Amino acid sequence: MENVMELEAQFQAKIDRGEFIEPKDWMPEKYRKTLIRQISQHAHSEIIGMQPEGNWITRAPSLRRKAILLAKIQDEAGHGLYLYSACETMGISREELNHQLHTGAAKYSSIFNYPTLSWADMGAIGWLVDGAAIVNQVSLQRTSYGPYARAMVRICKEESFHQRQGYELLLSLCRGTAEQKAMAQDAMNRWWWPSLMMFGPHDAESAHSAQSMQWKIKRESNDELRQKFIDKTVAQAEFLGLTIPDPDLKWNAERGHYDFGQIDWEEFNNVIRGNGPCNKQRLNHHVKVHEENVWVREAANAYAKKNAKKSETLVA
Ligand code: FAQ
Repeated sequence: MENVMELEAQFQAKIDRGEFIEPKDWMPEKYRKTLIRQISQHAHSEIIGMQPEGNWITRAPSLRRKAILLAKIQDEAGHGLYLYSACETMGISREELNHQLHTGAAKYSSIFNYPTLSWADMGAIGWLVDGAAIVNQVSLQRTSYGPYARAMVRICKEESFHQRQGYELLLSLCRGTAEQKAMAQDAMNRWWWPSLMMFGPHDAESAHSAQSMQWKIKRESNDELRQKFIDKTVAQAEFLGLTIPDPDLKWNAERGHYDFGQIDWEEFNNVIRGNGPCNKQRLNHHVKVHEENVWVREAANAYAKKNAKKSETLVA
């Protein structure tokens, strides 16, 4: 018992010195579980997040837009794979992670349970959803678990491209016809509040924050990151000529931040409990594709086994 307390004290001291925890280091079981929960939720979000955009590949208005959208969605798949790999270093299999997603034991970001109704939604997702993801992920580059922090460095670079492509798409629509501008405003109206919900509940309501901050899994709180996102996004909306759908949004010189209106937490809780507009559709699609593509996993495994045998013979 004493030994565990000593190990825990050494573990916390290492974190307090700002050193990374690596896969083979001793760690409390709760730290491991918290990271599996957060990294897997993050990985599932990247993969489920391909669906709302994938919906628009065939309807992109030009070859240029189609190529950009395809590249972006492929990047999201790559992010999911880095994150699943980081998660597997904690001793959990990919199979178990998928099982947790399919049975509802693991969540994914609330934002991907909203429908993509128009082409402008591709711009709003890039600008607002990737924009919110970056604010959160820049902070996670300094998270205490080494493999997660290193995955974030590359992911942030790619998300930055995603955010710019979304902004450029919306800028084209805002400089186009009145109808195109209205389409951009409609997308802004639908995606603004769900983007703010991506940062999670208020700090006072956040079940995991206190422990995750102590372990430096989280370096900034849900509310701090949400405020950062709002503060940097308002001027970008003004440049586009779009109105943020919040009558209470205004600069507070005393705080040096924007004040903003109430988030609809009932809607948020409803979505994370599985009752958002697209939860069932997103999960059913993932289960269906996972089952249909069992032959791909079998073929990849057979190929890997064959190659391993070949290199064994070569070594012998
Ligand atoms: N959606 O105590 P907290 C992307 C849950 S970016 C669903 O505050 P925590 C890129 C939370 O899990 C999106 N559930 O939790 C992309 C917990 O439930 P649990 C993904 C949420 O972990 C762009 C409960 O509420 N990014 O995919 C949400 O300390 C475009 C209590 O909450 C990440 O995952 C939510 N929004 O803080 C891809 C970033 N918020 O698990 C494609 C990494 C909270 O006990 C296209 N994650 N919950 O059942 C994090 O930074 C944290 O996990 C937070 C939540 C900040 C999301």
